[in-house]
Amino acid sequence: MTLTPVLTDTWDKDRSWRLATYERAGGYAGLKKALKTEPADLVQAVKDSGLRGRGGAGFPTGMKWGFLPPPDGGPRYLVVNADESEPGTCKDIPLMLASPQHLIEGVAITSYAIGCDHAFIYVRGEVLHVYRRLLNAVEEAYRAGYLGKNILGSGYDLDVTVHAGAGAYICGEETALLDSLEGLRGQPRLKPPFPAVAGLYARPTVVNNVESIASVPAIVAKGADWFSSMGTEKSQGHGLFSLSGHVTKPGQYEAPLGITLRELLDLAGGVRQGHELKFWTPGGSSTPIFTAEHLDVPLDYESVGAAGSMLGTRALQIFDETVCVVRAVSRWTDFYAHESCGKCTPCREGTYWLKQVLHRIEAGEGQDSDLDLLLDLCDNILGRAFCALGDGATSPITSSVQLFREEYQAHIDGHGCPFDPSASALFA
Ligand code: L3W
Repeated sequence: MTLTPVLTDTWDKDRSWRLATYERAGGYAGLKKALKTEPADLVQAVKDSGLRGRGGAGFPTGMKWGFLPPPDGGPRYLVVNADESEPGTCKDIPLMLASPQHLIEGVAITSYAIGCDHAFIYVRGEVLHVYRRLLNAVEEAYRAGYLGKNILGSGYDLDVTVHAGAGAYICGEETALLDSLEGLRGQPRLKPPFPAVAGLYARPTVVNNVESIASVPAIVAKGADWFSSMGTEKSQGHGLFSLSGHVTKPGQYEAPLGITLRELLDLAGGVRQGHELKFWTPGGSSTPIFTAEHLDVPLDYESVGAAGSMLGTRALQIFDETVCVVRAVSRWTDFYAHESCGKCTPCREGTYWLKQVLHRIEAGEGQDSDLDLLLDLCDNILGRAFCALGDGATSPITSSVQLFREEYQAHIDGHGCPFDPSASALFA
């Protein structure tokens, strides 16, 4: 399978982030076409394209837009979820840095399609450089007449606000993001109502991931059939696959959904020389881990699901045989325990206890009953937490105990970690 550079088409160009670079590559053809199209036809085109949410859940994008209630004269909003922070997930930040106009054109088309005149881009607080790049890019788009009043003489008005969060993983959960945007502490809301019905300021709101919105201009410019001709029957189009860890050429690989890790590794120079694949994540740290046995699983929503994991954000973290799986899982669990927002007991208390048990196993103080204790804790979090954060915390633990139980047991029996942490060069 070959790469399909669309979002990444200008990343290697000089000053790729400038509007002029984007326009030279054909940028804003989608918006020009969209403004001459009926909004309902744009929603239908995105439905027909088969585009599914690229933030992890894979929910059909056009269907989500279609859930908005009929206009009632009041405001409706588009909110772009740019709060990327899942361990391993690293596609939206490079996209916004290298080619922010893809996103801004997508925001303009989507806003026009759903009848919104004020859109927000909620960007992670820690990435100030991305926030500044977006501010500059939005300003460039205003100056060129792609945003603001009477866009390209169409009579359509749109304002875009770039908002920096304060840096919390939970604010990537769409309703916590909306609370944060409203100035409240970011904690998830009960769903339903979904944001499409009652979102920002209790008004109908579409919340979409950066990559989803950035994919819209090419769909409009080239047609739904062009997009849906790539990928698999139910996972259509292309997407960014982020390879990190023990891989010769880490980075972003834009390819049709359904490509396999084996094919991606061929493009990326393989696992680092002299080493072999031990385990990997198909979609970030919240998805059950895979091993070399899964090298040929097509990376589409259905096939990854059938193999026992989730496509998630296509964050492919590659770990070779030098990595202690207990150590990797323990680091991820530290993250979830730290980022749990504290709203619900299973996640707040559960992630804390998962961390304690993993730390004691790592420190050589584990007990024979600890593996069952870990699984029992996971069982009491999964499906009982208020949002996906708790469920996500359990995925690497249950899957790694299943696949590498003997490695956990070796820590308990040997009273410590049998690995040399300096050999992996990943965990200092
Ligand atoms: C209207 C209905 N809207 C569903 C909408 C809903 C949302 C979207 C998906 O989790 C996953 C999670 C992480 N009427 C609707 C409706 N919607 N039914 O569809 O909703 P949902 O609940 O399936 O998923 P979610 O809560 O959005 C996201 C996984 O992604 N993940 C996490 C990545 C984290 C980041 C980050 O860095 N911030 O990307 C990775 O795999 O575990 O399963 O919009 O409103 N009837």
